[in-house]
Amino acid sequence: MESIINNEDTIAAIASAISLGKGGIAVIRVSGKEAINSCKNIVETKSKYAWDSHRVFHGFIKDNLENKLIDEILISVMHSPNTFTGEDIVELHCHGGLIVVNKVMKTLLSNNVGVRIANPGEFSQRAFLNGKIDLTQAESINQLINAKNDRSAEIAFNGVKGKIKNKIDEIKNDLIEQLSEIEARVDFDEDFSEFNYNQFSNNIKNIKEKIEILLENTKRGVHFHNGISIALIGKTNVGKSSLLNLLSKNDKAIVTSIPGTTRDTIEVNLTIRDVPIKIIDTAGIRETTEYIENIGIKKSFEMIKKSDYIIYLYSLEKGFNKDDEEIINTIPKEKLITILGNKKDLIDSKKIKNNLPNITLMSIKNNEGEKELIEKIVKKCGSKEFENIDIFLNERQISKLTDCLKNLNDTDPIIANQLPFDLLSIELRDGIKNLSRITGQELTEELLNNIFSKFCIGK
Ligand SMILES: Nc1nc2c(ncn2[C@@H]2O[C@H](COP(=O)(O)OP(=O)(O)O)[C@@H](O)[C@H]2O)c(=O)[nH]1
Ligand SMILES: [Mg+2]
Repeated sequence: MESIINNEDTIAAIASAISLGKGGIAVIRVSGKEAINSCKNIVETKSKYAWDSHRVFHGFIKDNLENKLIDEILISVMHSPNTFTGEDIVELHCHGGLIVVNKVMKTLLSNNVGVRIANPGEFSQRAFLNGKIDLTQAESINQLINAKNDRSAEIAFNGVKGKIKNKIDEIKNDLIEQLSEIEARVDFDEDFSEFNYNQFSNNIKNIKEKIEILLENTKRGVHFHNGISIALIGKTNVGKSSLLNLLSKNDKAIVTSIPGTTRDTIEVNLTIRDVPIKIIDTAGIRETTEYIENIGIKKSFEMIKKSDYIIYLYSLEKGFNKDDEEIINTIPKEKLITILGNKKDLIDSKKIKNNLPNITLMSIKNNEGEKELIEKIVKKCGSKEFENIDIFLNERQISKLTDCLKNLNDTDPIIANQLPFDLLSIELRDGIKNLSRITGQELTEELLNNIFSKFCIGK
């Protein structure tokens, strides 16, 4: 594909995730014509493998201005074209931590003319422009990096491997086959037997079905990205924040015996038995004149409306009373996973009046009853819903696929009224064009910049 964006420059960026003072190793990635030369300038090495392609060798980074070594590193060199970007790539594996990495980066940039810091997504953009990956694979890389749960990462990786591209290409080939039939008739109609509108209509219907299934799966797949939301609702001090911490195996929320501790909503993304779930801890509901707490309580009621499901907690020690009943009445029945009676450890088990429907008894503090609760969550959220979903389209891809579906719907009246083939040809051509926009064979510079600017730097 002819490049529509200038990629003459050699670019560099920190490609590893940086965590202040924590990462043992950081990777600086350099890509472009001058990648190897520019690194040769600042690397001292005695390795016999130095600068061979697809080998790792040992060396030091040298600051030429101050004439001193600043880090000990491993270097990997990859010669074009068998690299991620398709260009020459050098990766400098230096020590982690902001100070060292930035120093190496600065040395690289200041010692060499022509190496500049990469823009967000620029490596992926080059990989795309050099035909290493298509647009859907590039977008899936970004999705993979930003995945919030295991399942979402798995599905994003399918996109990286080319599953979206293959599916779109398959639909496109179906359409091209139909178009060829039509185009041949536009030019040499006399040579063909009578056109079978019925057969053609059926073929288009089958293609439409493929698209509709893909769009339907994607709608369900949105949950993968965001997780099915479950709000923890109840009065103050019943154990909502403790439950969030128990489920996420993390002390994310502050737990104290002081009522009104949680004032804002706190969200945690997790995967429970393959189901991506977002647990939302809320402010306990009670009468209060405290200004900030009241804002939190208002948010709790909004969460009842906004979240997919709800677990309602109360304290067995305090008992289930009228206030609980009033709050529960605001929850749509189909949203309620369970009423959770907590603090079982504080009362005599014989005294538990188990007359509420759909109740789960727990001692969150002693980690009792978690298994039963998880069964109920999984049963309600249903892993079944997520079977057979192996790819996830983003908004841009959905919009183009919907445009293609519109083109195909527009063939209905043409077929019904047996109008001239040219009109069918126009719709099919547009449909194919819309599919090509998904994979990136049809694109503008603006679209390209827009897509890759959403990436992080170094990718
Ligand atoms: N005895 C007992 N105490 C609990 C249990 N769960 C939570 N607590 C305590 O109840 C208090 C309030 O808990 P918290 O999770 O902050 O409740 P929230 O206000 O609903 O978020 C804290 O002191 C917890 O340690 C439990 O199962 N048994
Ligand atoms: Mg709380």
